[in-house]
Amino acid sequence: KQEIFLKDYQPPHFWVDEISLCFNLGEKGARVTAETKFRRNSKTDNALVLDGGPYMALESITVDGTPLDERAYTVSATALTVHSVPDQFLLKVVTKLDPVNNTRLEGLYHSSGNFCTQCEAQGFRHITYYPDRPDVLAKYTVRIEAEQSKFPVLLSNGNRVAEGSMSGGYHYAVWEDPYPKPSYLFALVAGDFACRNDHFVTASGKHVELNIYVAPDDLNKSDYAMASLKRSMKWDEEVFGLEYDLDIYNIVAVSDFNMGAMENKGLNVFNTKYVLASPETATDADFSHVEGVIGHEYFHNWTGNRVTCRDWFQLSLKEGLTVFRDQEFTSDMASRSLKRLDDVRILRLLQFTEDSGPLAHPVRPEKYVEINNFYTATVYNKGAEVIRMMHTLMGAETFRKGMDLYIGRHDGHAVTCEDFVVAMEDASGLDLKQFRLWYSQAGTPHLKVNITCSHGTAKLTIDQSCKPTPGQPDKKPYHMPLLVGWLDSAGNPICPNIGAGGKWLKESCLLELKSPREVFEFMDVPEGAVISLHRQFSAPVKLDHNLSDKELAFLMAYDSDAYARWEAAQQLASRQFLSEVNGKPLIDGAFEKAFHFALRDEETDPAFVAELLTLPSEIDLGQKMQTLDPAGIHQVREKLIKKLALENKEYLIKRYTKLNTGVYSLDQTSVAKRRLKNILLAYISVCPEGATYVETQFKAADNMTDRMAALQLLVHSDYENRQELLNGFYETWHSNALVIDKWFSVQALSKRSDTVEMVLKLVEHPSFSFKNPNRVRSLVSAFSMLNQAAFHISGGAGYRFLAEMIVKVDAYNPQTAAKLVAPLGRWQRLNAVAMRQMQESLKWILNKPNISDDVRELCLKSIE
Ligand code: BAL
Ligand code: ZN
Repeated sequence: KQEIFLKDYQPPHFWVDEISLCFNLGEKGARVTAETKFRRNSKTDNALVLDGGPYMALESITVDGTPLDERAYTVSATALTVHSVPDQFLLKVVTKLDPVNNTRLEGLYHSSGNFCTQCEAQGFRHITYYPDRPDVLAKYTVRIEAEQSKFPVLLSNGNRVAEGSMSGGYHYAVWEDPYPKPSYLFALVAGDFACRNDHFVTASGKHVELNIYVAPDDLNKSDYAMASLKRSMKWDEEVFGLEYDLDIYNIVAVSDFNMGAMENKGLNVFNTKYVLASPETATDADFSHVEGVIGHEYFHNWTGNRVTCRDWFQLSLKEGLTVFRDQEFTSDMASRSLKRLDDVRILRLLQFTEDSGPLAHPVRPEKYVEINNFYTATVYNKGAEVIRMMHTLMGAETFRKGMDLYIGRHDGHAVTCEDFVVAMEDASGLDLKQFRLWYSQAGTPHLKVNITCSHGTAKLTIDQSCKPTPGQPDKKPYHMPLLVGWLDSAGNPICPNIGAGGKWLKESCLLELKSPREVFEFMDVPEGAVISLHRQFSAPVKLDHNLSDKELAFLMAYDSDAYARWEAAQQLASRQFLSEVNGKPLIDGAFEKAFHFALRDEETDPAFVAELLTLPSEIDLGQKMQTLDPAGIHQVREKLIKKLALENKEYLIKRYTKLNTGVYSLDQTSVAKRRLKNILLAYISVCPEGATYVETQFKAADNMTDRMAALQLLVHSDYENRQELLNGFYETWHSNALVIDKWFSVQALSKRSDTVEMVLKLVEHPSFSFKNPNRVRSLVSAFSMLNQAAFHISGGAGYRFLAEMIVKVDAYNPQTAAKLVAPLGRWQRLNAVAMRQMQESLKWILNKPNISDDVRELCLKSIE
């Protein structure tokens, strides 16, 4: 497959005004009749070239009612070319599909007995021949015909305009979407579902029917999704002035899905994982993810659907912006500080790792082979950080003006990231010329901050740099906001005078960085004051500074900025770890003292205390080492956990016991207490009496958060009845797929030394399936992406396991297989033996016959 370049973008040769589709669905196959009205765009007499896929059969083709002679067109595995067409015409194409055997889960497929579609990015070409590109916007009319008893629910985009019975036990429904849309937003669902029905009245008084369709047994798990949808609709009106535009909003949950969910116009299709939630089956984190993803897909209605992308290089235009919007939504619904910590953690775990390896690419990539490989943490999460920096630079009010301008200018059009930045510049008057480098340069910038204080003047010298990434050896300096603050010696916020180049915004000062070196001066800084850097994680960078352990411990105790306070704790702990990993134990125990203090803090939100007590993950620590030593990190981390636990055992048990009371509730206070309680239990679990506490919680739990927390600790342990309880959990929950996914994950995440053997056995388990993406991710991704010590176990068994899984999954589902490749490309900082083993695994995959383009592209990049 050839590389496609952003610089080669050409407008389409033909526009489509309308398309009318008729789907006749049966388990033996589906027949699709597409009648498309084309209008020539270019002055040239180009032939009509339509995208198509290799898995459908062309049954017939007519232009303006006249069947085409075989010499008038050519069909290949990827295109249909009609050699000569008039300037305007109606093309009628009939294709035959095989949805039941479509394990790729792209285009039209069957999942648990129902039909559904997934068209982003290029699935529509597997349904019919069409200009399958996001800048061709058309009005869709869709008729669906299927057997009434098996498929009572027939859905597509827009409004239902007709329905009725047909002969042979069939029925039909006709849907019309009044808003022109690109083909990636087309959707169809036919099946047997139960429906949770509700409604929402918009700010202007419009009544919107809301439906969530789920498997009949799951109806009792759909309340939270519905409540989240209503909260999303209200929030978008209040914060962005954006109202819903159709009379109906449908969501359907399916259990086989490559992504989390899909924002098809008026008909979102969701992975069950992000719809179904009840206290018995979902953890507090699951509830939060449901709300976030429901919000994300809803917010796409304006940022993605009404204003869409000109081409797939602009993917972050809708994804970065919509992730930013869903982050803000969750921040407003729950805790802004905790949400920021979650987002920073995810960015560092997924995006910083991506940015420092062979798959690094800019937020707006310049080339691709397989667009599905660009649904990445860089496009989504770094893309959201880029939007957030603009928000920080101009402030919420001006950002809102920019959004209004962007939507007002581009509603109904397919546009670019550049159009978004221009709207922001026009609304704010800011010059974002240099800022645009965030879209075109890959790599994580590094800031080195040196603070010196003399006679009440504090001087900050900030050097920025960015390491080379594939194809980009030299980087220009970025324009970014850096928020900083000051605390006096008693821990109170102060605002010392800042000279040129800084601006106080309440308790934080905004510094704009543009040059490789910037110097700022704060005047009249009192004796003993401490600076707090990188507040709110105001730019997606790595930051080093010359603050002492004592200053970090002070920030950890007093900083009013949640991110900076948490980061101080993380840095303090990291210093201790890395010193020990490198064989130099820290004598002064600054982190241990700070831990002792945080554990006894009963004023601070318990959820935030839980964050302060959570040590940096093994992966975080690994990112700080020149040569990665997964076994060393694991050993020292476990040793320190045990030390902290034993030193504080009595207080840990006392606070845990106090928190382990009351009835279950999903309100924020209860969620926060559970979060702290379960962190405390993790420390208690490594003490001699740990087994009793863990087993008691596991058996007594009345909710999945407490049960899973205990189960994870059981799985890590060598407690006597570990296996018995793990088996019991499986027996209890074996019919609930999402809970069994968790059962696979906890084992994949085990800290025990026999994890690889355990994971190899789990692949043989009757409940494991290579065809279900959730199940594959729950075992294989959890193991290879999150369990650093087990994945890198000496001998290379972890690498060989992952390579084998990639090949097996690829035979069914290339998109899901390709998402597994990244960990095999992270050999650069390993020792020579591990490096060679990883590269051999990549070669082994590449030598397999019939490997997909998706997997090939990533393996080739990873091996370079
Ligand atoms: N557009 C693909 C799924 C999502 O990001 O919402
Ligand atoms: Zn999205």
